[in-house]
Amino acid sequence: MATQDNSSPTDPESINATVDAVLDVVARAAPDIRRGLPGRRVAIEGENPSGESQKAADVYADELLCERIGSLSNVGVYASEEREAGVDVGSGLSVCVDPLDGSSNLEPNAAMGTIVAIYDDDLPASGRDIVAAAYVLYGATTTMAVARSDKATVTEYVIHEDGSYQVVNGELTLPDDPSVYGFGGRVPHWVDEFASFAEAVESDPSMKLRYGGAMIGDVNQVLTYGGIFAYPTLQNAPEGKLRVQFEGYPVGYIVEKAGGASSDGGQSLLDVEKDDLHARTPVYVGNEDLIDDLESSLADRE
Ligand code: P6P
Repeated sequence: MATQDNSSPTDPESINATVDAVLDVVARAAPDIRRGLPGRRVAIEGENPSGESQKAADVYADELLCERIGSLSNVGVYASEEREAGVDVGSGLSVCVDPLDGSSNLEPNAAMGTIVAIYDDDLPASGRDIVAAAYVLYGATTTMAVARSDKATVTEYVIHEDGSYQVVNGELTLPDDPSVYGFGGRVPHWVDEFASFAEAVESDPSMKLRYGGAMIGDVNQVLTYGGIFAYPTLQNAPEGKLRVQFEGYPVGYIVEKAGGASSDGGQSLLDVEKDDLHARTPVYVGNEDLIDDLESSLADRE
């Protein structure tokens, strides 16, 4: 599966120092990305490798992060949802970025995010090679959630306009009692077993619909209130929509580290194996009981 030889120092100290550096760059870049959004709401010619139209803001965020992350030592490859192949920037860890997740929310001024996954292997990496994952949420405030191999819990930061940031929650944990759900894809395209699962969730009086069209905003709802987010397998797209390396692995890692569970419908997202950098997977993340129920429902398909 390796695409190029960027063997990295695998000693934990070197990995953790590089993770620190990458996360610091991402946090300090967030206000610059946010300030660059108003003038870049327009669609531009061309598509990203997943065949989706690009906004000027996607390209702006991608170029800014590639330049800043790529200049760090012990980073070997910068890869992005906006680029066909990884960029060789030296030797060391592989960094995968979704520069502006949910950029279609820019025009309606709704939530968007930046997703980062750091792997101690060549790309496309395995989910078990992930050493850190983070997402920045551009909401009413700018926050960042971080899960990393040298820490047992998820840390949430608030990021200020000057790029400084501080811990607001050192142990972001999924609440035990779920109360929100968000399911993507068009309902007529849901497979019957998922539709039945969704109906059961929707009929639960303790559950409320929270779906905003940007995964990071929806996953942050789940991490805040407990529940489930799904971009499911679809009749017309069995692999769903979300990308393994850039969305599935990092979000699965964060939610599992926060005490929840992740699934592609039958296994942890971290065990999904794909040999294409832009491969997709169905994504289900949230409270363990809900994910268990989801997997039982989909097991009826087999
Ligand atoms: P739909 C944004 O484009 C994204 O990749 C995810 O952030 C989000 O969950 C999903 O697609 C939304 O897809 O089909 O609801 O527009």
